[in-house]
Amino acid sequence: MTPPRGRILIVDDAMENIHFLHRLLQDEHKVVFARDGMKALEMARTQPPDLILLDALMPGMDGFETCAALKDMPETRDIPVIFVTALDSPDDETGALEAGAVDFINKPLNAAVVRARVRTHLALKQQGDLLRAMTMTDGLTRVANRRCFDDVLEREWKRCERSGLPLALILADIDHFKLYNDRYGHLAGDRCLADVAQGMETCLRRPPDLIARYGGEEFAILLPHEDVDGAVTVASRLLDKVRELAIPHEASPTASVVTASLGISAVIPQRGMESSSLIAAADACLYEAKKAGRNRCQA
Ligand code: GH3
Ligand code: MG
Ligand code: MG
Ligand code: MG
Repeated sequence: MTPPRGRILIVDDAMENIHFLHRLLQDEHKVVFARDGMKALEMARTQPPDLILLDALMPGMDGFETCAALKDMPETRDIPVIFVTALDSPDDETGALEAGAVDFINKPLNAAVVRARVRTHLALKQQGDLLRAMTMTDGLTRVANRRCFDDVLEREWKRCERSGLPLALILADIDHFKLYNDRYGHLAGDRCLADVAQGMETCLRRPPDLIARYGGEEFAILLPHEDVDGAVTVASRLLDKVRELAIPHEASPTASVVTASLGISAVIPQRGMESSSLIAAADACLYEAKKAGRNRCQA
C-alpha cells in the first residue's frame, strides 16, 4: 500500500456527509472527522491535519466562525481550509474566502473534482511548509537561523513573563576560529561549524530548547523554564561535546582540538524589561570566558 498523502480533517454535523467524503478520500489519505466547530478547533490544535474540509451550516459554531477561529490561532493558521457546502451564492463563497478558506466546493459533489482539489491543496501546503522551514533554517549548519531565534526569543520571553518562569540563554563562540580557517581552509571551517552545531544539538533534551546560529561562529541556545543552575548543567554538556568531537586544531594556542567558550544568563522576564538584556548578559559572560583562557563556561 502507498503511504497516505496527507491527514485530512472532515468537519460536518451530518454523518452521511462524513461517510461520503471518507469513502472518497480514504484510499489516498488518512481521514479523521469532527461533528462540530468546537471539536474541530480542538482536534486541529492538538493533532494538526494537513487539510480541513469544512461544512458551512452546522448547529452552534458554523463553518464561517470555525474557519475564522482557525485562522486566528498561530498553531492552526497555516492549515488550508476548503468549504464543502450546499450554499452556492456568491456572498457565501466570498464570505468563506474572507474567513480564510483556500477553496469552496459546491454540492452535489463530483468525486473526481473533490479528489483533484484535495491533491492540489495538499501539494501547495507541502510547498508552503518547506518554504517556511527554509526561511527558519541556517543553510550551512542545518540548525535554526537568526530570524528563527529572534522570533522564538520574543515568543518565549512573553510566555515566561506571563508564567513567572525563568528563561535562560547560552552564547557559544568557537575559540580561535580565524586561526582554524587560516590553517585548514575555509571549506574545512564550514564543515567544522556544521559538525559543532550538529554535535551541540544532540545535547538538547527538551522540546522547547532551541539552538540557533547567531552569527559567524557563534551559536545561541535558548532554554525556556531553565534557571542559571540548569543552564550551567546544559552548558557543561555542550562544552564537553565540542571537545569530544576531537576536531584537530593545531594552530590553536589554547588546545589541540576545536573548543568553544560559553556565556550563560538567566532571568525571570518582568514588565518593562527587554529580551535584549538576556543577550547582553550572556555576551558579557562570554567575554569573561574568553578573557579567562577560553574552552570554558561562565555564568
Ligand atoms: P576567539 O577565540 O576570540 O573567538 O577568536 P576567533 O578567531 O574565533 O574570533 P574572530 O571573531 O576573530 O574570528 C571569527 C572567524 O570566524 C572569522 C571568520 O572568517 C570566521 N567565520 C565566520 N563565519 C564563517 C563561516 O560561515 N565559515 C567559515 N569557514 N568561517 C567563518
Ligand atoms: Mg451541515
Ligand atoms: Mg565570534
Ligand atoms: Mg570565536
